[in-house]
Amino acid sequence: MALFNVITLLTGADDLEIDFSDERTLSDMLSVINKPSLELYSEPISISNSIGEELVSVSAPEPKAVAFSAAFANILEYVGMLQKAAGGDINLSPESINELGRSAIKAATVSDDNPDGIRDMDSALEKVIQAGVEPFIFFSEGVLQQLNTFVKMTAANVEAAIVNGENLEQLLINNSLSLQNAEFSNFNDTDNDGIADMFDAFPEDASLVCNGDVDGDGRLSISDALYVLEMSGKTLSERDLIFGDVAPLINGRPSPDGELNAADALVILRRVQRLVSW
Ligand SMILES: [Ca+2]
Ligand SMILES: [Ca+2]
Ligand SMILES: [Ca+2]
Repeated sequence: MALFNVITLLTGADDLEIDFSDERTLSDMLSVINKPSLELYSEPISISNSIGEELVSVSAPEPKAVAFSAAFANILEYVGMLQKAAGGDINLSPESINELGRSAIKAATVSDDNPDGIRDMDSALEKVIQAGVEPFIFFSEGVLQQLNTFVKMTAANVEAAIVNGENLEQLLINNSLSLQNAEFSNFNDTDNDGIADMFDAFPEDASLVCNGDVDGDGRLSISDALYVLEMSGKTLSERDLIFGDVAPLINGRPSPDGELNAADALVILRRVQRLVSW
């Protein structure tokens, strides 16, 4: 397990060594990264290891850390919106939140392969956004750029507000509202089948979606392909076909044949691996 040179994230100092293979340390870090930015700003923070040693104790984290946390909150909120637009729940599962938290910690801390950590706020945030939208492989580049711009602006505004002693609470509330109202946060669903056009291979036909997300969690993953394999030869639900019948591909697009079999599983796998897209 890697040893990271930390902890620019909270203190600005990078000469502390923290072992992320220590479960207590990791869980303390995850709870910090998930703290609402305002609490992070106003409450003391402590990070320990499994044998009870306190590694970091901060009463007021540096402004960059709070700014990063506010930007991370934006990313979590947006990934929830994406998941909902793709047919899943707006609330992320604890596993998804932890996974993103880990990516955020990794992006924000200094290590051999990440020499700048949070000192390079923009690229740290880009890494977290990349990790967040990864399961939504049909995510459009244009929207990704707008999200990047929005989240970087959040970080810059929050950092400036702290440095200038402005009202952080109001800023954070307004920020969340403008994310929800931003043009790139509107997901059209032309055929009104609950799956936004961006995630719908047949955006004008409510009887077909063909995005491969058979388990309906709004994310495309290997478990969708495994589900299709398990179902082959069994009694299918209408939903299985609407979402899972992606093969054969004709001219690179799903051309559903009314059957769910290994060919569909393979196409889903290839899409997960980004070998095909439509
Ligand atoms: Ca739709
Ligand atoms: Ca899925
Ligand atoms: Ca098929």
